[in-house]
Amino acid sequence: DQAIQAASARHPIVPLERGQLYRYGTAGFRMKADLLEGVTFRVGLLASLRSRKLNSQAIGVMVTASHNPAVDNGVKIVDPMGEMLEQDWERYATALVNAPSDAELVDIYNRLATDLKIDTKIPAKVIYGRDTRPSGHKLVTALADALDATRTEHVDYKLLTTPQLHYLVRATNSEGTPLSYGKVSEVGYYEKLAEAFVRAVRGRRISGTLQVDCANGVGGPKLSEFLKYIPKDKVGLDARVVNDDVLRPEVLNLDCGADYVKTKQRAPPAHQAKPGVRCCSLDGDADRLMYYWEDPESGFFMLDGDRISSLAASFIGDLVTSAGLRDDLRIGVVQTAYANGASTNYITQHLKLPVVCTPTGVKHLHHVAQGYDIGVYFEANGHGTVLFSPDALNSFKTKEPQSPAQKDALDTLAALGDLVNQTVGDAISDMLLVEVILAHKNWTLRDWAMTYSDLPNRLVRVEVGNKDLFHTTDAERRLSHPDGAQEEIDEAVKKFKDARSFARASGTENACRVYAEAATRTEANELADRVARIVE
Ligand code: 16G
Ligand code: ZN
Repeated sequence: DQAIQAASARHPIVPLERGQLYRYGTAGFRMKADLLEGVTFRVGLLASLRSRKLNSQAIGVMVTASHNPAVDNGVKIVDPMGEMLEQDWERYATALVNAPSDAELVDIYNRLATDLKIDTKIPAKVIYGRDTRPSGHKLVTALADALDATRTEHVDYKLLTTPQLHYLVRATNSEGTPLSYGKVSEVGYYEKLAEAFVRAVRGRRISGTLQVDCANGVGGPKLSEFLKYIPKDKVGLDARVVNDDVLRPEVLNLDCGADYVKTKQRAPPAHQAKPGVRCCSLDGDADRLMYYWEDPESGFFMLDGDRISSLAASFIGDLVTSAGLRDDLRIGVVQTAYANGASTNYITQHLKLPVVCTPTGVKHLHHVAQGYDIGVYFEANGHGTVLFSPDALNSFKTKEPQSPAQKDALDTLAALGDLVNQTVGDAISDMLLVEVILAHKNWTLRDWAMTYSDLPNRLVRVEVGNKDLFHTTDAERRLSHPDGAQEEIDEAVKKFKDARSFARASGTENACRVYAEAATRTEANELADRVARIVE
C-alpha cells in the first residue's frame, strides 16, 4: 500500500474543470497529454490487477491518441488475446482514475482486488508501447512506476503501431501453445506478415506504384522497416512511403492521414501523387486505412472502410465457394450506422451475405464478428479486420482439395488467415490484404470503385450543451432521449428520397455527430443541416 501511495504522489491526477469525471471511453482515456500522467499511472494499477485476475497472463497498455493532434495523447488496455479491455472493467478504470487522493486510490485498488477475488501476491505481467507523440515518454514512465509499485513484470516495447502491440500481447500469451500467434518480437510481426503476403500473392505480381501516406506517425518508420522483409523481385510491391516525418511532432496528423482523407474527402496536399497512381493513407497509430486516387477525368475518388469491407467479403466469399466450403462456413459482415447504404445493399443483395449493424467502436464490431466462421468488420473510417474462427483456419489446412483450383483457393485462404491481423484492425496488414485482392482480381482502383455507387452523404459535428443527454437504441440508429427528438428526425427524413439520418453523442469528443445520406448531394447536405438543427 505504501509503495503504491508513494508512487502515486509522484504522478498526481489533475482535477477536471467543473467537477467532470475522467471516463474510459471508446478509445480508452484520451485528452490533452498534460492531463494524462496520473491517469496513465492508475491505468498501470488496473493492468496489473487484470493480469492477476487472468492467471498472470500478459496485459497490454498502448499509449496513443491515434488521429488526434500531437498535443493529445491517450491510454488503453489490451486483453490477453489482443482484444480490447473487457467492457465490465471499463468502470473499474474509471473508478481508479477518479479517486480523489492517493490514499483513496489505494483503498479503491484494494477494494477492487477483494471484490474481484484477485490474489495480489501472484505474478503479473504487462507489456506496453507508444506512438511517436513527445508526451509518450513521460506517460510510460508513470506507467512503469505503477507496475514497479505493484511488483508487476513489465516489458517496454517503445515505439509501436497500435496493432503491433495487440499482436505482441497475443503472441506473448500464446507462446509455446498449439495456437501460437507468432514470434514474440517486432521482427516476428514483420516476418509473419511478409511470409503470409508472399504466400497469398503467389503466382501473381503487385503491379504499379503504391503511395502510402503515413500521417507523419509511427506507421512511417514501421512500414519502411516492414518493406525490408518483402522480396520485391518475387511479388512486386513498389511502395513509396510519404508523410513519414516523425522528428517534428507538430506535423503528426496535420493535413494528412486516413482521418484527414475521410473527413475532408481529398488527398493530403503534401506529396500529391500523379493522376492514376494508387494511394492510401494510414492514421497516426496505423490502425485505419483509406485508399484513393486522383482520376484524370473525374478527380479525387476515395475507397473507405465500407469499400475495403465489401472487397474483402467478395473475395473471401468467392474463395470459400471455390474451396468447396460454402456450406460449412458461416460468413458475415459487421458494419455500423455510418456504413453507406449502398455498401450494405451491395453486400446483402449482390454478395448475398448477412450484414449486422452494431454501435460505433471496435469492441462492438469485433465481438459480433467473432460469432461467424469468417467475420468481416470495418468501420467506414477505415478501421477493421477479418476474423477467422479456429474451425475455419483448420478447414483451410485439412480439407482435401479435389482440383488444382480448389487447392489454390484453400492455400490462399490459409495465407489470408496469417496475413490479416486477428486481434484488431491493422492498417499495414489491411493494406497488404487489399493489394493481394487487387492482384488476384487484376483490378485497378477504378475497377474496385465500379462495384457500386455510394449514396451521397454528409457527417457534421454539432456542439451541444451536454452530449450525455443523447441516448440511442437500435445500434445508434435512433434516439431514445431527449423525448420527441427522434420523431422530429423521422419527419425530416421523410421529406427526402432514399434518405437516412441519425444523431449520436460522440464517444471521444464533447459533441454530437449527425449523419445523413440521400439520393443527391444537395439533399444529403440539407437533411444533415435539418437534423443538426433538431439536435442543437
Ligand atoms: C474511436 C474508436 C473508433 C470509432 C471512433 C468513433 C476504437 C479503437 N476506436 O476512435 O472505432 O470509430 O472512436 O468516435 O474503438 P466518436 O465516438 O467520437 O464518433
Ligand atoms: Zn488509430
